Amino acid sequence: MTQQKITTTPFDDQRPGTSGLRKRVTRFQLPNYLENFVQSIFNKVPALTGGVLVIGGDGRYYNREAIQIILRMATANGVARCIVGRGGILSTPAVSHLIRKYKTTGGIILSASHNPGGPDGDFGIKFNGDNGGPASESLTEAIFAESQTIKEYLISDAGDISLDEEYTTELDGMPVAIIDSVDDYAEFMSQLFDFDAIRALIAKPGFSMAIDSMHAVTGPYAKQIFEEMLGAPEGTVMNGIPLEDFGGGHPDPNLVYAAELVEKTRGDNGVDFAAATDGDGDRNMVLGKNFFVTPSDSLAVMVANATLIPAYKNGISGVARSMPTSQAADAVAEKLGLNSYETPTGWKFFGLLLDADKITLCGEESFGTGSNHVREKDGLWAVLFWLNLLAVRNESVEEIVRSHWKTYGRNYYTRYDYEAIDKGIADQLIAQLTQTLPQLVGTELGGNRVSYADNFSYTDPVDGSVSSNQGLRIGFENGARIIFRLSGTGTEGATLRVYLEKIERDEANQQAETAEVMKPLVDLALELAQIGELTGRDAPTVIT
Ligand code: G16
Repeated sequence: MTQQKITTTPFDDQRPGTSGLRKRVTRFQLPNYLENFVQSIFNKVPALTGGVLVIGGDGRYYNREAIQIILRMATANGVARCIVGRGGILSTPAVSHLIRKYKTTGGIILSASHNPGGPDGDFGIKFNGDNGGPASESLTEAIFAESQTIKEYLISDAGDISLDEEYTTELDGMPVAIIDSVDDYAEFMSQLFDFDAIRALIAKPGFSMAIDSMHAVTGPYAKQIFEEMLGAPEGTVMNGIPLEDFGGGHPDPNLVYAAELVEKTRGDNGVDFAAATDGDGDRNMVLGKNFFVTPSDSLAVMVANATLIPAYKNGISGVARSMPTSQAADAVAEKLGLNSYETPTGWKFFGLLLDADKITLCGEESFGTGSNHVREKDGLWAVLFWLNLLAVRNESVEEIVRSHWKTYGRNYYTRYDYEAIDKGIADQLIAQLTQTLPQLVGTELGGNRVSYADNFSYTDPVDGSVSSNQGLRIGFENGARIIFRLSGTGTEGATLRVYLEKIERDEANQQAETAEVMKPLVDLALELAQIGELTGRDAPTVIT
């Protein structure tokens, strides 16, 4: 077996988005497409030569083929050793944990997260560095620049190796360890949370719960943790077998795509606790009986209650949220005297803050919460956090959230997504709106005075790097906000996201339905951005 030097030419669309490079499977299957991007990673991360690399993915279609290609390229590029999850399966937070636990040089994660899979679905790839977190923006830009001038890549002509047994083998002289995908992660979780208390909660007569793995990566993790280690009845984990096409579903844990789970929480016989996770296991949705916890509220509740959880019992340093995430966590940080930061969308922006211990917890409106235990958001960690909280406080999900609102105010929140709109039109909409922003400041809109209207720019407090053009913000004196930005994870046309927030501090007014409360703000947003006129859409694709 020998190392081959293959001549190639660049593809112009390999700039990573919010979270790595995501494209249709058919694009990744083009000759040299995956190889060019992987070689660009090796060229820009020289420490991988002689280093150790973790490789795993969410099990979607093309995962196995991609892993074999990456292994052949790793050995040809002089990687000293690879660690791969059995069957090619590793959740995104599990990769982050393995990088940190085994002090590897980094990891390659194969996932398009919550995007649909299958031969006509999406695929994705991203590189995480030795802190376990997604590559910084400067590194992803360097990898992209490399992909634009690439002329050759290195690959071994060795054959495929089996990924389905736990063993150590060699590929052209490079040791490859195929490890259990779940054990390290499950053991780690048992160190962070009070498993005895959670076990007692689950065993309580009358307590019921459901966990939806959406036929994605967390199935084996959830079964081992909830059913085997914590004693939940068999069947608690729904859709627990990872499938290459996620059973034809959209592995996105929200009220629309996890409707089967939501149904289980409804009515007098609804379960007391329910949660879903996404394609690669980093997102989560938490529900109580007849009750939905918004991701922004989930983060705020975690910050307020962190010291009740063993891992955070000595206190936390601070919290960060992405700009479009509601300000609910800020209110808690202020009251408790904690650091609080507003970052651009994308988990990569939390990394330096976590490394510098400026924050302990972080989260996003896009169904992501996490902490300094890894450098990715972590779906099952969030589920365990909530179960631990229920066990300690001995209250229902709804009681915990309502008492939180009473203390800190309720941040009503909704997001409108317009998917697959024409890219030119989306750019025009953002450009027009950007021009009108300066004139809005100080004016009254819908009965509220605009206190700021800008294009969000972030200066990282740790390394001073600046990230601009991160979304348009309109903030009102009463704390309400309207935010517009284009998604960086879609694979077709452009996705316009409109995020809306309104704060209600008076407990007497905290019972109203979100849609009703948000209607005036929604109407204002539609009018300001001329969404109907420009896109021709009379309704969003999804409301979360
Ligand atoms: C990724 C990022 C998140 C981001 C989300 C949505 O999540 O890791 O930080 O909030 O995309 O990004 P956008 O609004 O640009 O589509 P995931 O779960 O898709 O990896």
